[in-house]
Amino acid sequence: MNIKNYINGEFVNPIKNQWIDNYNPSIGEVYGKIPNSSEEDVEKAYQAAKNAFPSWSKTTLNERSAILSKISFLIKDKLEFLAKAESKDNGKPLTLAKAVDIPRASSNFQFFANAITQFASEAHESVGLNAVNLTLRHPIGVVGCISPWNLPLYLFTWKIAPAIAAGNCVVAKPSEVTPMTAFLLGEICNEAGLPKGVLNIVHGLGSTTGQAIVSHPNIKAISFTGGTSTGARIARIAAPMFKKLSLELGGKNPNIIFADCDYDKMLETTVKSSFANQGQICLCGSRIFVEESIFDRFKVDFIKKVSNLKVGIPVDPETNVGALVSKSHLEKVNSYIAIAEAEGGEILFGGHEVNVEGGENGYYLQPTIIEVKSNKCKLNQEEIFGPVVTIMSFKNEEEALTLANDVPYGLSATLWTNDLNRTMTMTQEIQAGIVWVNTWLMRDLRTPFGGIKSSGVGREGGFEALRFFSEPKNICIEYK
Ligand code: TXE
Repeated sequence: MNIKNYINGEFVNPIKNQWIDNYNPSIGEVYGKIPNSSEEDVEKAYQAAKNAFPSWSKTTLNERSAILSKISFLIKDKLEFLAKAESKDNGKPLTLAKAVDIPRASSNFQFFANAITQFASEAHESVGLNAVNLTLRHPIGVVGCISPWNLPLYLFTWKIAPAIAAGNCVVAKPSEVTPMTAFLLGEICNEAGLPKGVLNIVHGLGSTTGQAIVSHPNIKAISFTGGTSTGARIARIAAPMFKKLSLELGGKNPNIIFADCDYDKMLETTVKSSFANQGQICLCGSRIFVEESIFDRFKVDFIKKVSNLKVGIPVDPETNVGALVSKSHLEKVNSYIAIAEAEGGEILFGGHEVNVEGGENGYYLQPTIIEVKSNKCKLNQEEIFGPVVTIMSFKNEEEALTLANDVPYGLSATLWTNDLNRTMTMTQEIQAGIVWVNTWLMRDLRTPFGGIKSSGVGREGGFEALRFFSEPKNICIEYK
């Protein structure tokens, strides 16, 4: 099936007629083509967005909210269909796409449908000076949204919903590796009555289509989620044009386990935080640090639990670990397993590709646990972004903190303890944008989402996202 660009409410071929293969990673086969859009396609999308802006930016909040709610409803209504498409395109278990990806895409629209009706401007009265200041928040104009392949519709809509809720028009590009659900979203937007040109979706490679969006002089803000080196490249292009940038990049998140934790809950959750979505979530706890006194017990129990995970084809309801997203990504993850041995790491479980029945040419890898001796090793310093975790023991809080913070990244962290004082001191010292205590991936969409250090700049979620997608203007009025 050939995917098309969605520009001005219509589905169109790329102007230069250049196409890229789209793979089904669970069987390792091409099942369609997607446009490799050029600068001309991006320009066409920009023009459609620009023309739609004057009218869209003046729609009442109630009208905008109603359209976003309708999109949310339609996504929920087509859950089964969208989940199948997502799972086929990405390799993730169908059960996961049904339980997480598609419901969250729907929630993203519903959340911002509600949030925009509660988003208030500020007023500051300059007491004694007979003046009042109003801060108005106007939409920026045409904005760019670029998203990755790991949670395709989930992260695509996480950017688009606040952008259009705030009154902007959008030129968006999903990952070329997982374009399908973004393509299907176009039809849903038409059905929901989103005016033509408010959302335009151009497909293609990062180095061509993505680059054209980032370099476009009149696309004034870019919201990007993806790899850290891509983020740095985008920042280099966007900075001299003074674009607003939100960059959600990689993570190398610590999962810190103290002996006083609720052990069973920790174990159950740690299996998920290590291997959910084949470990391809920027929030996965890929570095596990365990207090010395329970280290041996943890190793035995963790290996046992992980060995029960079923690696299988995504449509099988029993599958826990599906296919990795692409052959090149599988090769990247494999290369780290090879490095582990060279660095003196000990593979406690996994480490091999799996030949899965019904998916013989698919990209399957065992969930892999590697014991490392030092946090300085490559496995602990670089983002692998696959079903590979490392484990190490620590002696005390101080050592745990040092290990947790000694990485270039600072996205999220998980802490397992029942000690209140330790919770309070450690959560304040851990260098991360998000710290979970005795849980993982619990998300309240009102909270700020994002990282520090090489994990990016800016925050998404809640009013932070609406602030990003709007430009504040101060109006100072003096009166007699
Ligand atoms: O991401 P890219 P890739 C990490 C993970 C992974 C690595 C590389 O470690 O192994 O990044 O993955 C678009 N201008 N994460 O190569 O390239 C691209 O088309 C504009 C973490 O797939 O960063 C896609 O739409 N756009 C991450 C998006 O950027 C460009 C999730 C992300 O792709 C571009 C994914 C350019 N020059 C990978 N180059 C997370 N934080 O969740 C690429 N793109």
